[in-house]
Amino acid sequence: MAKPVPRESLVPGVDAGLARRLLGEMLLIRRFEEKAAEAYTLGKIGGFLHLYIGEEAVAVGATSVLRPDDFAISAYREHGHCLAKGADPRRMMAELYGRRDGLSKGKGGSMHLFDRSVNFLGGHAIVGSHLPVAAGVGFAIKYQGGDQVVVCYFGDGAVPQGEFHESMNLVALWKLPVVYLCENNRYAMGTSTERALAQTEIWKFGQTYGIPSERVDGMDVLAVREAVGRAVARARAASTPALIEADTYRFRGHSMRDPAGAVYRTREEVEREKQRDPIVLFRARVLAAGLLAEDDVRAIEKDVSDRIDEAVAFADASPEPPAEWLFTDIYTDISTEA
Ligand SMILES: Cc1ncc(C[n+]2csc(CCOP(=O)(O)OP(=O)(O)O)c2C)c(N)n1
Ligand SMILES: [Mg+2]
Repeated sequence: MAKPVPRESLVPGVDAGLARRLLGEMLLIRRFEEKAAEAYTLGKIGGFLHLYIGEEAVAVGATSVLRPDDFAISAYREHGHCLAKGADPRRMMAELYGRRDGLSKGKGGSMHLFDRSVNFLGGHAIVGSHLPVAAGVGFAIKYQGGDQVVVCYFGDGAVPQGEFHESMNLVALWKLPVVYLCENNRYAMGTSTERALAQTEIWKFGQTYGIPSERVDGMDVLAVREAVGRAVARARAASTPALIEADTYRFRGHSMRDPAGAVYRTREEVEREKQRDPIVLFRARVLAAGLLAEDDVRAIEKDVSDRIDEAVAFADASPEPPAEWLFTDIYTDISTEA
């Protein structure tokens, strides 16, 4: 008979408090987005909405090794990164609704969340555009003699862009404390990585630039935590950059205009990937390890659901931004021009 697996080996180095936090944050992101999708269908959210459902372990695992004064920056599928960094779900939902209490005063919407109070630097809609910005933040940290780290999330779709390679070159050359974290969900809109990339093992690009690089199971929150933990420790101690490729999958389509992503993916593929649901897997692990009981999980679910209800009520109650705000927070104050 096979020897039983020791319970603690299911969740090495994790105590009940951390298990609660990781599970709670992943659930918060999942429920936030389920509600956002509902609100979009009801016409309460306009414009674009890209859901992160299925990819939660990446943001939560990575953020769990950051300090509050570390920075995170992301593309347009950023609700999860922003929530994990500690932004207020009420102000985030209000931003999605385009209301004045939103994080960006209702002027940015889903793709332009930004919260300086938790060092979350966006929300960038142009694919690849924030990679050099992350290098710049890394440069500023080093120039000012700080020991913070920047985590830059981006998709596989940014990899064939020049900005990716320019950024890799600069952070390597100047030794900047930037952890580039590629969320490889295998598609850029409807284009698979096989159709877009000559080298589909994205982590290998880091080797070209002499950057420590690795690939990690992006559906395993603890594996992400470990890999990013190693990279963050090196970046903090020696200003060493890193490239991590997280193997993940979006359960929904590219955006609400492509709700299921059914044109370019088979149903079998999507169903198979859903078996790797990071929340289901982590919940099963912590229960099997005896770290949390069913009652604890129910309490976490209830707390998350209350916070999401509050976020929706807050967004519903927040007024529309006044029309004059069209002329503020822009480079030139055109209201004063002759
Ligand atoms: C420079 C630029 N080109 C094209 C687009 C249109 N576009 C929006 S999202 C997207 C796909 C990006 O895919 P990926 O980076 O893999 O991120 P994912 O959506 O999978 O999270 C494209 C091509 C854009 N926003 N910016
Ligand atoms: Mg992608």
